Amino acid sequence: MFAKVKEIIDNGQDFFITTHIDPDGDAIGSVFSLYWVLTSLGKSATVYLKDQVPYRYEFLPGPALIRSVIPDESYDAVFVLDCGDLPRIGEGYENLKKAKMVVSIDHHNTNDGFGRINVLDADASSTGEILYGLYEYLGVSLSYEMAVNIYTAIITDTGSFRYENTNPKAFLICEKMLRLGVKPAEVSRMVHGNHPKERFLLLGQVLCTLRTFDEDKVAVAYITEEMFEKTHSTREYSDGFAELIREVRGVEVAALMRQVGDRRYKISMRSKGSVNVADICSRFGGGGHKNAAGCHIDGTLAEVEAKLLEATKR
Ligand SMILES: [Mn+2]
Repeated sequence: MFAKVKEIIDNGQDFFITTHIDPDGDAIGSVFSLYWVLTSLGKSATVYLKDQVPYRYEFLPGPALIRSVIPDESYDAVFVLDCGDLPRIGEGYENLKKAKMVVSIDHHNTNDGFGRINVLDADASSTGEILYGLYEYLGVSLSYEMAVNIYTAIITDTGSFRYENTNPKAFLICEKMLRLGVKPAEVSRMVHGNHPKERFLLLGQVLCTLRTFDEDKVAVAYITEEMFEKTHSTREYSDGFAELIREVRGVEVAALMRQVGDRRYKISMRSKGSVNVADICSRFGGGGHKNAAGCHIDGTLAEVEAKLLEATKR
């Protein structure tokens, strides 16, 4: 697959790079690193993100211009990174179906193979890890800009090497990125130690809703639109709350239910060990990884919770 991607890059000039909505560190780091790699090869690269770069990742070096509207131009190839299906790019994704070549590079095991070329590796810790292999294959000499993006992609998707997807490659690549000048404490301070106060006020409200079921094996908490308003918070301030709830002793499955409409909730599920939350979420039309997945469920809070607990119990 790398050979095919190399051929596409060698024979093309104008490329388009994008990822999923609500981008995380792997999404942003992957997109930005590929941007630097393509430009270092003398190619032109247009970066499109439906959503703004979250505040945690604003320190990452990226293109001067990030498009938030899909330009009406044609590209030699469209790279879709860290994204399991086209609709996850966000509204307007239909325009990309017209592209003559779509290259999907991803590690979600629920990836539906939407690309013309699919570079998929569900065993990779992150899309950043797969891309590092590609850059090595392309023979690119990595700059600091590329390194800090790859490093951030890997540490955010592995929870700083704490999650089950952590593998020897993740460590090996990060060691190399350190030798290219990446400072772990600096990255960690920006990603994990630079939150607006409002995030903690919101967290306080959310933690008050925490309940456990099935002898503490299942933990559930919720966020309402009212909590966001009361604490002057936006959606990105709640990033990481589901992971936090998973830290409760004995918990195997954690679910955070975030209100996104009058009778609609976005569910973020996290698990420890063998429980596959991607399976649970796919019952509701969502997907993700074994230990981290998401979906939407319609209903009142009580109805949504009941559906979720029922599916989890099963
Ligand atoms: Mn990822």
